[in-house]
This record gives sequence, C-alpha cells and structure tokens, in this order.
Amino acid sequence: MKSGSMRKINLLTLAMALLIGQALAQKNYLQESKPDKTKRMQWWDDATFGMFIHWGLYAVPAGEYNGRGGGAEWIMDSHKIPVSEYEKYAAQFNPQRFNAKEWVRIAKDAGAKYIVITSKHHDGFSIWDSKITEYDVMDATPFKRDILKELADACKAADIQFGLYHSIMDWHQPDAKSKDFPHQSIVDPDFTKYREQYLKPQLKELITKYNPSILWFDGEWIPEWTEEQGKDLYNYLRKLKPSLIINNRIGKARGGFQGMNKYENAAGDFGTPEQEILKTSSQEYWESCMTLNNNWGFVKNDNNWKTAQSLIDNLVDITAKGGNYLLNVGPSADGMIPEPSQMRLAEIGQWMKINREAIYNTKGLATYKEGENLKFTASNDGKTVYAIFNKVNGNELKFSTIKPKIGSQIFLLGSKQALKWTTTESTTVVTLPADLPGSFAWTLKIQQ
Ligand code: H79
Repeated sequence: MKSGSMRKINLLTLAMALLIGQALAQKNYLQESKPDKTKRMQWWDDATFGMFIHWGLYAVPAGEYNGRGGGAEWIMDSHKIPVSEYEKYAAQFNPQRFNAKEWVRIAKDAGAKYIVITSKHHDGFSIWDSKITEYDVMDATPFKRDILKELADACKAADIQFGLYHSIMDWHQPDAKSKDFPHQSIVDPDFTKYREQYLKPQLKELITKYNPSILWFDGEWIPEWTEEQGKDLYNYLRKLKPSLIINNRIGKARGGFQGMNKYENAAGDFGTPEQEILKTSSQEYWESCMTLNNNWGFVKNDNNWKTAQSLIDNLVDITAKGGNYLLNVGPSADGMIPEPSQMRLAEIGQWMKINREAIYNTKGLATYKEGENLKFTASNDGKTVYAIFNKVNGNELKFSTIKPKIGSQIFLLGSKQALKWTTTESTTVVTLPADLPGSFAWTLKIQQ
C-alpha cells in the first residue's frame, strides 16, 4: 500500500519526466553550440573528398529527346516533356550491369570517403523502395531492385559514409507544382500537403531505412519553399537522426552558384558552391560540387572530360581553402559509371596513395599565397605543414610565406630521404630529388 507522500513523489517524477520529454521533443537543433557542431562535422571535415552520383530515369534518354539534344537530369524541363510522357522512361529503366559494390570500390579507390547519390532529383522519381509512391524503382521499373539499399549496404561494408541528395522541387507530384514550372497543367496544387504528406514521410523513410550520414538538398529556390519551412525540416530531420549533416540548400540562404549563405542563422551545416571554387577560405564549412564532364546526369555525347591534372589541381585548391570536393559521376542506364570517369577517378586514387596525408585530416592554409602552383595545408594539430606544388623549375622549390623552424625536417611524400634546405630572411629553398614520385602534383612535408 502506498502512502500519501509516496504518491506525491511518484506524481512529481511523472511530471518531471513529461517536462523533460517535452524539452527533448522541442529541442532546437538550429541553436547548437559551436563545439557540438565541430564534433558533429569532424568526420566530414576530415574526409575532404566525396563522390557525387546523379542517377535516375534521365539516364534513359541520355541527353536526347525526339532526336534533339539538350538537357541531362533537366531533360524533362529542357524539352517540356509532359509528366505522362516522361513516366514512360521508367519502363525502360533496367540497369542490368548495376553493381553497388563496384561503384563503391570505384569511389574508395579514388580516395573518396563518402558518396552522395540522388534519391530523388527534380523529375520526382525515387530510386529506392518507397512505400509512399509507386513512382519508384520497385513499382514502376522492370529492374525492381532497391538501389539505395544495395548502395547503403556496400558503403557500410567498405567503411564509406553514405549520403543522399534529395530535391525539394518535384515535377511529378501534382501538389508540388511550382509557379516556376507553368507547363505542368495542374489545378490547385497544395504545397503544404506535398510537404507534410510526401516530402517529409519520404525523408523519414530514407533515414529509417538507409541511415544516411548526409542529406544534400537541392531545388530549394522555388518560391513555394521558405526559410521557415527549411528550418522546420532541419529540426524534423535532426530529431530523427541527430548526427545528420545537412547542406544549406535546405533553406533559402544560398546566394546563387557561389553557394554560400546570404544571411546569418540560416538552416543547414555547409555552403554549396556549384561548379566553382571559393576565391579563398571561409569561416563556414563548405563543399564544392563539380562535374567530370559538362553534365551531372548521363549524356551520351558529352565528351568534354576534365583532365586528371585539373581535377587534382581542384582537389588541392579546395583542400588548401578548407573546403570539401564532391566530384560527380553520371552512370548510364545500363548501370555503368562511364569509362572516362573511371579512368580519371583511378588517376586521382593513384595520386592520393602518395599524397593522402596532405589532404585528409587537414586544415587549409589559404592565407599563405604563393601563386597558383603552390598551396599549403596543415595537419589538424598544426604541427605539420604540407606544401603541394604542381610545377617545378629545375631541382629547387622556393617559398617565402612559410618559414620552417630551425632544425625542421622536410620530406617529399612518397620518398624517404630527408631533403636539403636553406633559408634566408625572405626565402626558403628546398632541393628536390631528380626523380619526383608519381605525377600531377607533389607534396613537401614540413615537420615544424
Ligand atoms: O543536381 C545538379 C543540378 O541538376 C542542380 N544542382 C546540381 C547539383 C542544378 N543545377 N543548376 N540548376 C539546378 C539550375 C538552377 C538555376 C537557378 Fe538559381 C535557380 C537559377 C536561378 C534559380 C541557383 C539559385 C542558381 C541561382 C540561384
């Protein structure tokens, strides 16, 4: 039998539990402390290099509609293809050569530490087994395999972080119809309904089923989407998975293709320059996403491939400015990452084998400017400086913005011999070996 005071204590405990529960439920993830954010972002910041994958129904037309070229993942819009027409590509989507393990191997061998794949692009097609729509790979295609499940599993097995790109704009959901795309003839769209009964449930499904580490939003610029909705979504998602890392396109703060925020206290964890690299470092986290040729989605006639040299130069430039590099592949409708993409990724991987130390777990030293051919990074503890150069004049490398301490040892990554160096008031001169290891760019490791 309980005494009166016991009952009081029990009631008090219950009331406290309810209060705590409520506080937790209302936790505002937008007010995270700086140390908490630093901790959450650490693996991502250290990873530096990721592989983006744009894959969906648009791989079927591959940049051509009714004999006319133009458009890749935007082909539905470029040619004003009606929804009922575009839907027919689903019947042709049967990528028999798709092999998740192979894609993850390609990413890992390139040195990528994470992948981000389009769960749904602007065309609205879901490449996973979604219970919320039949416009997905299971119900609408002959392929009937859960692409995201296979990739999430392969990533887990290979210790690669798994991320999902997700378009807020959706050209297939009638209620998501935007004023910006008037060619979809839908009367009375209900954007709130799309948001609450389609977008959020699909994202919840993605988080519960595939446990992504990153959510990468896009298509946020339609006028129907607001910063307030972005903030609400941010809290909703972090509550489902507190460690999630989410890009700034969840809200409205992005200032065009340069990708950084136009105002303070916006939703999202990192800026997203698209097809460009910041001029210098930033106080904010950022990631440049870039293509290997001209397009994100597969386009059969797009042969404008970047050279391995320029890709590695970009990686070094971005790392030296403290950013991440998200490099895209657009697999074809048979499930293959294009051969020219594979070749370039493999070249990056070869380069990474020698120079990885200067890239991962580093911070950028963008204030040290020595022209376009010499960039600096430092180990997270600041004790080691890396000087990465892509041009050699004779057998000497000279620099003046960084002065090695007396007694510092200087090595070339990929060779064991300590190098001779001298320094004057203004300039340090390092004598390089006759044969440099590997190609494209080389790294001096300066132990301070
Ligand atoms: O998924 C890839 C592209 O399909 C998608 N983002 C990458 C990662 C994309 N690239 N470009 N666009 C979409 C076109 C968007 C152009 C604009 Fe705007 C939207 C011009 C004006 C509104 C973004 C926001 C650029 C300037 C402001």
